[in-house]
Amino acid sequence: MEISVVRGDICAVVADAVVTAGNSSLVGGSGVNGAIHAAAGPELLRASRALAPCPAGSAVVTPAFRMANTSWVIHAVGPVYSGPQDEALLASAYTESLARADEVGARSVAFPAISTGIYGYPEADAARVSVAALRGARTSVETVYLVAFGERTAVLWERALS
Ligand code: AR6
Repeated sequence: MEISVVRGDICAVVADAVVTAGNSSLVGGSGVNGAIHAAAGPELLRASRALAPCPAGSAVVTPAFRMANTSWVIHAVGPVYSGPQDEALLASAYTESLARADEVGARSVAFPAISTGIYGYPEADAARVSVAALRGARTSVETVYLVAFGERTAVLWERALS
């Protein structure tokens, strides 16, 4: 699997699937989830809500509806950070997303930095955990884009990859 860091808005990335950092009720929200729901249109909320609840560490997949650059939205739920013991749940959010990508035949997947916004996961730890989880996964996904919304996220991911 090839993993690269991309800077900017995940809605602009061309990939078979994009991952959103959701909540267990799978209702829209702010942050990257708000941006993806705005781009995909109201059908996304109806489709995702029907698959709730989705506990932390798991992921579900829906069509991407009105998004032009992707076919699928994978709704991953990371942990609300409470301490280093949340590492397994964060890793699982990444590997479960790859499992959903495999189910729909997506070969390229764009990820945001799950849990590092509103959910408060320390960014450097999250970068390390996400890269280790992706590298350790058994998957048919060939290309992963780590989409960094800020420069600090990009630098931390590049460091974790090197
Ligand atoms: N493209 C890529 N990354 C983005 C974008 C974007 N358009 N917008 C924000 N980010 P967050 P969480 C980055 O808070 O911590 C929502 O309300 C952001 O800078 O979106 O998992 C959900 O509904 C940060 O690095 O997700 C949940 O309730 C990263 O995406 C809750 O927030 C994740 O920040 C999930 O919180």
